[in-house]
Amino acid sequence: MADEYTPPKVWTWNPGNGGQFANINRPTSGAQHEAELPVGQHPFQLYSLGTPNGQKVTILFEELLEAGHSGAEYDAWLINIREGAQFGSGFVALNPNSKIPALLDRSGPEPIRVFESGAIMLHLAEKFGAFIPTDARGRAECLSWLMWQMGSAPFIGGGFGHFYAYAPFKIEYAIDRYAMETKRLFDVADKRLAESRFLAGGSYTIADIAAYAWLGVLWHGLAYNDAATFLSLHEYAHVGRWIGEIDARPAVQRGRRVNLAKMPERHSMADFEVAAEG
Ligand SMILES: N[C@@H](CCC(=O)N[C@@H](CS)C(=O)NCC(=O)O)C(=O)O
Repeated sequence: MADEYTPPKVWTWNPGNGGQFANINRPTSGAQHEAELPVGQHPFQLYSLGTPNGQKVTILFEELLEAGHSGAEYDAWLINIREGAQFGSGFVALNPNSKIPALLDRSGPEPIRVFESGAIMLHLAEKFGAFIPTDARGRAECLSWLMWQMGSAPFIGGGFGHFYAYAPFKIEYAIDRYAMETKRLFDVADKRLAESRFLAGGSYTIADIAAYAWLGVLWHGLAYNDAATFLSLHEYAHVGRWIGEIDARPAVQRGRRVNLAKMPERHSMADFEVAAEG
């Protein structure tokens, strides 16, 4: 058990207390250095990294291209968050929250910035009229599952992943709390996928892409020291069926490989993961 800690009346920042991310974690926002972002030829400029949040967007771009939306060509620029590239002035101008992914849509008369993976996915799905249902019920279901994923990812990444794999010492209470929540989220998806082929119904949507990026990487044992075993993820058979179907999509296979800091055969989130909130 960790030593007892009594919080002081007013919290103050101890820069040494950021664990393995001490060099980049700060209690403040904003640019920390001047750095312009590169700009390529294509209508979309994506500044990102191959973490689950980054893969959501590259999988969607690859799906759009695969579906024949040639206007979805993009330049993928790697933002190395371990080196603090998310605090460069150019990146912060696109995303004041300093987290990948960030998008600059240059397809129209004026460039449009978009940050937060869910907002980027919605922006692209609406722009191309793809991977989002058009009927009111289907669209509501799709947005509900997309927001469910966006709201729950921090409990998996910043909660379970952080305390199970990255915290400088193991705290049983924290690991129990977030393992329970992560398993509960898998169970939510499992029950939904028992009754429905995809999250929003019969068709594959941005909600599936978003949820797959996180549930898939855990399911395959690619995250957090093979947490698949620790969390007994094989129990969620309907999630496994759905992951298998999405794994087989060529665009998904391509999208998962974009912007990896390294390209090992079996990459691990530890290759590039930082204090991801989700
Ligand atoms: N809610 C955000 C979360 C993005 C996020 O947490 N990105 C992580 C990598 S997966 C990051 O850039 N972390 C850098 C940092 O915390 O400094 C989204 O979905 O876009």
